[in-house]
Amino acid sequence: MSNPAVHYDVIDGIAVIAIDNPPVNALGHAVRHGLIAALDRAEADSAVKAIVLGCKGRTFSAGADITEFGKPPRDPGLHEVIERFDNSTKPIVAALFGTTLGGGLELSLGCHFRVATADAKMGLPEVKLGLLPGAGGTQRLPRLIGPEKAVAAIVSGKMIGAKAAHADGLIDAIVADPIPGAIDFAKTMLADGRKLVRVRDRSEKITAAKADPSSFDKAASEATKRLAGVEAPAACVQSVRNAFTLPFEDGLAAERGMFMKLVMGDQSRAQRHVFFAEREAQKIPGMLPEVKAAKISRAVVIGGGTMGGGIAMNFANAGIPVTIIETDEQALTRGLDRVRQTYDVSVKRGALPEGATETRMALFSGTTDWARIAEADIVIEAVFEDMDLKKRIFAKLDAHARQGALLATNTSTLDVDAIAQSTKRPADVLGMHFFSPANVMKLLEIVRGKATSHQAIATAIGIGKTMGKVPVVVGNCDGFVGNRMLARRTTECERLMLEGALPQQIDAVVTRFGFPMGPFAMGDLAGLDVGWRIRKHRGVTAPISDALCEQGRFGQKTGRGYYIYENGSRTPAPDPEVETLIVETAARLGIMRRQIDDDEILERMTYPMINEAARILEEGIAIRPSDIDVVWVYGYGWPVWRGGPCFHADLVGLSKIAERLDHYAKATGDAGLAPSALLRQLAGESKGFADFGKAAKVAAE
Ligand code: 3H9
Repeated sequence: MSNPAVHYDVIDGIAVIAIDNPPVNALGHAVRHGLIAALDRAEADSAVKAIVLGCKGRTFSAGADITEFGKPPRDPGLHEVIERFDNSTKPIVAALFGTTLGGGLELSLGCHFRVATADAKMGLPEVKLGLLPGAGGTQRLPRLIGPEKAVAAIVSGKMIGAKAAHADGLIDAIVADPIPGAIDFAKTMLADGRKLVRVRDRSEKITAAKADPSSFDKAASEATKRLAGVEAPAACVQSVRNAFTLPFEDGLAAERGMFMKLVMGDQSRAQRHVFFAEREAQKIPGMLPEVKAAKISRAVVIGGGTMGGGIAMNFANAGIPVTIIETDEQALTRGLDRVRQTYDVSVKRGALPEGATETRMALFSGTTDWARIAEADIVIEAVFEDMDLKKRIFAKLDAHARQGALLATNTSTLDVDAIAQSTKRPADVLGMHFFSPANVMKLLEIVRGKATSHQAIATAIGIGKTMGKVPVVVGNCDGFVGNRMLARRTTECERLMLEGALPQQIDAVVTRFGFPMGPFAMGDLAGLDVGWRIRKHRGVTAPISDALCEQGRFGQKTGRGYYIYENGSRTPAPDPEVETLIVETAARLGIMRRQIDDDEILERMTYPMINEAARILEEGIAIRPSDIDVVWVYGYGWPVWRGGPCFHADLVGLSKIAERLDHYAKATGDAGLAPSALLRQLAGESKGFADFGKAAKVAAE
């Protein structure tokens, strides 16, 4: 038998089966085939008394091979492999390490014992791919850790550390070295005459839930709150419930049925698309494999305001010492105090352990001395949006920074090339556009200028990943990718109000679509004065929004904006005064307001942005359509189960979108709404953004 994906060995009467399928030992067809063959061999060898299942490389299996989903199934299926392991008469010990996820954990649950290294983590994250664990996880995990804990773990998809897993009964022992530890465990077990235990036969933890499901119901409703519109979590709950209401085989069959339905559905397709899109976004065409991210041992952030402080926290959170440079001591103290308070709140909420404020703050220093820039491997400028100021700062960075240090600006609007030109090293300059709050939001737009080197981009991607961000490389233009598309939506918001809709109606349509917040509630939260200032600077007007700002209605912080917030409430309440203002403004401008239906609102909240996405691709500002999807999912709350604007557009069909855009361009007289050349071309050829992405990939290779 030769199967390079699964190795077989016998050590002291213990068969060692080891999966070898880098990088994450996904359970693809060759692995499944190899596992059955290896098991056959171990069972047929009378000298083998027990079996150890392990993995080569950096981790135990991270689950089913996601690239196989949506393709015709190939036997043996994972459930069949697991059933074979479960039914083995020779005890099998799984040796876990790294991240044991999804089908990988399910395979280990089909073994009779599990040992893990102390730093191992395990979980069933299928829900993040719009799925439920489909290889017995929803039936076996509750039998080991109880249905209440199982439903929380499966609906959240969160990983469990080895220590907690041991305490909960998910693993049987913690070992120093996975395979040798598992062999020792097997030997001891044989010596003690211990019988193998099948997880399917364990009933202690499910009998209580069967008698009284109230604590399960509570755990399930806690786990699923705020998950409206998403299919997978409800299926997870149903399936875990089956674990204590149905016989094992029936529960397994029901789980399989739900898995098949979800895996064929649009939501899971969308979530799988985002999973791969996020990883694809880090691949830069033309970048040579030898270009590696430079090591960042020390960072400097210029500006200790809300944004600068948040950015600096990302470094400290990753264990990297960071210095904030401010113009005066007072601003410095204010900035550092704000950071400290943010950590304190996280500790109070239990998001960070006790004492975390002090350990993180120990990584911070503050100074007004610009010479300290010389210490840094990376400098991020985060002062307010003023080109002259930024140019002056970059000239100073050029004077003080060591050669090769990465110089980044956090601008969200200004020309990165112009900023880079104020240095003698534009190859080392790029934009790192963080989203507010910078210590929380996952998206990081990396803006490459004309002269930015591959080395600088690789380092920015590397440090972004170290910070736990999702980096996307974009080109230099007004608003880059995210804000440039958002501007289209903002224009439609103003128009829709004038034409007949109200903020609450528009917000309701957008949240029903799946965004966590509508554009008006979002505007009130961020502060309406920000956009007002930008409009004034650019000489553009938005009659209703401008009028609100003129009345000092800046949003939540002033208790009034598009909505009213009474007595410090953070819940937006419709305000009759705003409605009056809208109606009067429309009348003054001679606009006849009309009833606007929700379908039209949704089209206008999404199609103009999709059109802008096509322009962004035409201009090469985004490398591929899926990068735009990543920007919107991680930076703007586009529902992940709708895959991002380009993925969604393909589902709707580009010809329909082009036709509606033509209609709106005519109806509003805004030629900017007419389909872009690329959108028209793809629609005319009955193609989608995915086809454009594939062609771009082939061209890059
Ligand atoms: C499942 O198991 C279903 C079952 O319940 C039922 C079945 C019947 N398959 O993330 P990285 C690739 S569903 C295929 O950059 P890291 C990934 O695309 C599965 N490929 O590394 C990337 O490729 P490339 C449940 C996979 O160290 C490369 O591996 N499991 C898979 O930052 C490296 O990945 C999950 O949802 C896969 N399962 O993180 C776990 N996983 O280099 C998904 C990874 O070409 N995986 N790849 O871009 C993860 O969460 C992370 O990859 C992991 C490693 C934490 C494991």
